[in-house]
Amino acid sequence: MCESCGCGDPHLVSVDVHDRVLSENDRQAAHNREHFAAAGVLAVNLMGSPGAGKTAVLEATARRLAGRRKLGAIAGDLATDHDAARLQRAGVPSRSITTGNACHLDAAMVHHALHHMAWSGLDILFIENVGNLVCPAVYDLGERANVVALSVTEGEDKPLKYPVMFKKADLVLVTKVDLLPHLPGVSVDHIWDALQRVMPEPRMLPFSATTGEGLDEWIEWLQDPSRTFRSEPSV
Ligand SMILES: Nc1nc2c(ncn2[C@@H]2O[C@H](COP(=O)(O)OP(=O)(O)OP(=O)(O)O)[C@@H](O)[C@H]2O)c(=O)[nH]1
Ligand SMILES: [Zn+2]
Ligand SMILES: [Zn+2]
Ligand SMILES: [Zn+2]
Repeated sequence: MCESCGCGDPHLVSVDVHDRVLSENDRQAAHNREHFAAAGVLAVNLMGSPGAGKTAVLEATARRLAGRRKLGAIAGDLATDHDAARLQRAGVPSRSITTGNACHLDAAMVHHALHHMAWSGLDILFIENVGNLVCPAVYDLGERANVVALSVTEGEDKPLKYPVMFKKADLVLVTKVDLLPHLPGVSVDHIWDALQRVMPEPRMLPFSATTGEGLDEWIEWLQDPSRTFRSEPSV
């Protein structure tokens, strides 16, 4: 349970306090955004459930872009620095934010991390959020783009159950598609239908860190996160 957001429970954190926290966060996020814009760094907020494959996406991205783009990462985690260590091993200079009992990153935590890492020469700064489909959606970090990793094992209805996060997403990576042959009940078509119902501009990319499916399109998208795919993602 999170002390600052109370995870949306007005009995734990009053609406007034929650609104004040969010407006302070927005101010800090605007400040972070100015930093990123001034340095020409593309900041990407990568969100998704625990275990959706967020770090695996970044490891695959690092392998593909090694020597071509300067990548860095901030990885938020409740209790460990495992993800930052994994990314560091994949060649991505990374800083861990251990949030304790906070189930999301906020803009002040990101700003603090920026003071402890060399980030201004990067092309892309990935911010891997705490694994959670709820609170990270309401905390602006100053990012340019929001990406949600949704794995095929989570259930096709997740966009409908957690619409706030998917509404905010610029792109949804449907991860672990290499597992589909073992999941006869799961259809990427159904995930796409659900996304179309909640995302203002639905964009989905089937992805597998294991086989590399979707990696080329993802790398292309990172060159210009405002672009739409040339055609509807093949599902
Ligand atoms: N089959 C398959 N497994 C994957 C893929 N991507 C990740 N996994 C597995 O899924 C598990 C979780 O992957 P992570 O990358 O740690 O997921 P995460 O979203 O970063 O997890 P947290 O940061 O703990 O929320 C690991 O056991 C990975 O090996 C994939 O493309 N295919
Ligand atoms: Zn500053
Ligand atoms: Zn991770
Ligand atoms: Zn929270």
